[in-house]
Amino acid sequence: MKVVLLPALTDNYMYLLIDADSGEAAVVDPVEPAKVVEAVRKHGARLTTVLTTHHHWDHASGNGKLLKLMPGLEVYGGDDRVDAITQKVSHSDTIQLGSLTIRCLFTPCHTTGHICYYVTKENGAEPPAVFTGDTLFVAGCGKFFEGTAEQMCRALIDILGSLPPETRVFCGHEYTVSNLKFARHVEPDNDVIKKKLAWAKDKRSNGEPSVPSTLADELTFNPFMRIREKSVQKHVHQSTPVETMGSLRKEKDGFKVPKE
Ligand code: GBP
Ligand code: ZN
Repeated sequence: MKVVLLPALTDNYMYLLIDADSGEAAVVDPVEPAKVVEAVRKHGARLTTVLTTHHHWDHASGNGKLLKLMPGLEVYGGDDRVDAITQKVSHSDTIQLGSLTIRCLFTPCHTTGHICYYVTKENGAEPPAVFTGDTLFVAGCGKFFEGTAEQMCRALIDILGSLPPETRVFCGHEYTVSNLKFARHVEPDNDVIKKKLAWAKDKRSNGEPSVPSTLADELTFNPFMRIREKSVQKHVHQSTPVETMGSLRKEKDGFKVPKE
């Protein structure tokens, strides 16, 4: 499988997912359709599928325009509010894209209809990928606009956390540097966070993306995936994962990111 990162708006990512065997392709959150059409042409792919993570305008508002440019596309999503949706999906539904299997993971919290898309190659011949929208970011997670700490625990720990550790994480926004500054505030003694922050600053200053990471890596520096760690629980004065998740989210919502 080939994943082409397409930066959009100020800090969003769209992704073109291409099955190398068949040339069939899907696009994740095509908010800037013209850029998608150009990338499809450049890579000689055959676009058949739109995967929408959630209904927010900075992810879904390009669906209708793209459908006009490329009629016949199937538009998947988990929420009736998704622009131009043609197929509503539920947890564990699968979509076939040539030799790739896409499994829908229902992860409500940021919005009530949020879906992550987990992609595997037949026979496990390549490491899997997961498109996490605004549920999981590199070193962070989405705001709880329409959900609870319990739901984000289910999403990050029970659902995404049980995928293979080598799974590559492709998220909806480039927030890595600011997320890692919050992570460092939570765990000042965690050297992995400091190293990842230096790496991410360097990448960004060269105009390069900090995406993808892997689930194994997230478990080492993402405070929202580390809510079972004593160090993280201690920082927010909590003793359970759910309470720790709720307190961390509240603290980050009011966190002033240092300039440096
Ligand atoms: C930053 O730039 O680093 N902290 C952000 C500020 C996702 S976009 C912007 C922000 O709040 N981003 C949202 C988020 O979940 N951030 C996680 C975090 O700050 O830790 N959005 O554009 C947001 O979902 C939106 C669109 C929101 C429509 C509501 C509606 Br309705
Ligand atoms: Zn959003």
